Amino acid sequence: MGFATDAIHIGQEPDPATGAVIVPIYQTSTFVQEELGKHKGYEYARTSNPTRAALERNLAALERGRFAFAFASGMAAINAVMTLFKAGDHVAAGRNLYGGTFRLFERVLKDFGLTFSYADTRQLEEVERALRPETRLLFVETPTNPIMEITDLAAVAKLAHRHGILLAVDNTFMSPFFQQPLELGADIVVHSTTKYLNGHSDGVGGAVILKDARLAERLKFIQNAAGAVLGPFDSWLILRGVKTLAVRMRQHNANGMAVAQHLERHPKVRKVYYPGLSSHPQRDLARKQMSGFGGMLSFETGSLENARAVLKSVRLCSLAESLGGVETLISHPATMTHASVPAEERKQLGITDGLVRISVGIEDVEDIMADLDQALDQIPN
Ligand code: P1T
Repeated sequence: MGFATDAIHIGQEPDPATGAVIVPIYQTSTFVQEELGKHKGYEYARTSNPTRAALERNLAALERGRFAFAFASGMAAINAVMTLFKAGDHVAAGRNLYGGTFRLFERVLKDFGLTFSYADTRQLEEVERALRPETRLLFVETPTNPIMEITDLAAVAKLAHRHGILLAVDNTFMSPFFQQPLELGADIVVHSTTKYLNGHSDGVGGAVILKDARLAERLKFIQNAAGAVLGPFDSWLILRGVKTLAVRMRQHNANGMAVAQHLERHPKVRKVYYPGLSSHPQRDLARKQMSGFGGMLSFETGSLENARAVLKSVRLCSLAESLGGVETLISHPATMTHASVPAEERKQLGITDGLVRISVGIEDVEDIMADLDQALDQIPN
């Protein structure tokens, strides 16, 4: 079946107990046992819950994996992946990660003996140089948050496997509608489901999807043992969101492209970062491994004062962290999402004080552009 059909149906068969067309919210912590060891497949809701299980089946199918595990947030999902490894292991990561991922690596996991180094994963030689005998994982985001750099997933998967290393990809920005890293050779996909998968900015969650049964068994053990599981109501919200993922992503993509082109023509905008623009240095690679460019873009206003003027003046666009919802959100990476990245590294990445990020929503695109125009007018000439 096609993607949209799978999104609506897989894991979402009518409820066997009642015939309910929509998977019910099984808001229960435990399940009765008829006698010792005899039950209907569920014992305790940290271990498994039918609403969460439905979501996990659905996400496994959409990412073309075999197993999925839902967590309480994107960060909980990434943390669970990291606990597949042990003290002394090394992780090579992309240099431009979501600030919270960098913070988890540098300020939590380092204290437990994992080591990290960062590479410009656009350059295969740089990735290879970052590898050490004790490297176990290569962790990348593509496109990156917020500079929209693209990593060639098929190429880094090959490289990782040649060295006996796993490849994990944070696919939050594209969603499985536009990019399927497991099909390109990745071993692990992580998501902040808070974003496009939920799509309505009304729940925080995360997921890990994989193909390998042994890895999945270990991750399932970790999910239950560490316990950062997604609750039934949040699982239900994502199931509901995923049903419209295909139509939403098409519109995010159309609006994203229109806003990116509009901003690129605007005299107050110095540079636009969007993989669908012909000015993006990796547009061909983006076209090859993604089936759309999505709704995320960033643009350079030239200074903190200019960025501040824009962010203070928007009316339709909301100044807020997060992304991937139906409404347009606008943010300032240097002081918001990427504040935990040291200033020197931010500068190297291009996360300047004048950089503004937009999660382009699916409102009428003329309204989004008009709002940005009136806000950009506040930048002095
Ligand atoms: O917020 P949470 O659900 O824990 O997900 C963390 C996360 C992981 N990976 C990527 C690529 C992300 O963008 C995020 C969260 N990002 C934001 C809150 C943001 O505004 O960029």
